[in-house]
Amino acid sequence: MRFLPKLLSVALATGMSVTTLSTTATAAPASPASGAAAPAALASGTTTHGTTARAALTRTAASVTPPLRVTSAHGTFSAYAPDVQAVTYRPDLVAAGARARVAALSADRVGTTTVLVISGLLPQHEYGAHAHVNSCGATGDAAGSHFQHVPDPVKPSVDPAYANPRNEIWLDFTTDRFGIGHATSTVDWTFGGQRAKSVVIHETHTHTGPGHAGTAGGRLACLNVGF
Ligand SMILES: [Cu+2]
Repeated sequence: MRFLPKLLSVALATGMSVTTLSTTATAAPASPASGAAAPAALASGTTTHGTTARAALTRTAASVTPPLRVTSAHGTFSAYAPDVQAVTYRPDLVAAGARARVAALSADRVGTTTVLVISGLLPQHEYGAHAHVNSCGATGDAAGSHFQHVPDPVKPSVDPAYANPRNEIWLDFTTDRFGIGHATSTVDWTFGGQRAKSVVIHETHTHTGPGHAGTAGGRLACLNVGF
């Protein structure tokens, strides 16, 4: 089971959208929780009350507690139109009507955890996914390159020293027999002045070798995410 901080599942359970939590919230990573709970909470619109989450978040507050930033986005994939949140470029692989949710929790000096939950895809199929620098556009290329914490001076970046899941946000997944997929990324940095703006779904899992690190085939679909 993949690592998922308890703080994130608690925050997601409140159903909060773009929110910056109070400065009393702890930044200490909680003990790893079962990854099974969060996707269920994401999908079901749980009724957990916000004050419960806030109490949990402040329970272990230490003397230095940087604020938590929680971001979430969701969309139903469709053909491109100027104000569409989720675009499919390959309806044969990401059907119109498929849905995706992304949530990210970050705290200075702790890092950023991002969760992707997606449904309506091909069953038992491998997809790649990453955070990209630009918003979604009329073509897959519009989303630009992968967001990199430490930018590779060489473009396009295919050097594993830069194109790796510690310097980028990778959200590869394999769907289950119902066409549902989920992925979690945890990195030890937070966004500064520049932020990622989308998550792009790709044709294959992400390659890691020199010369093609970070590549994952064609761009199938894109969800705008206000990281
Ligand atoms: Cu990508």
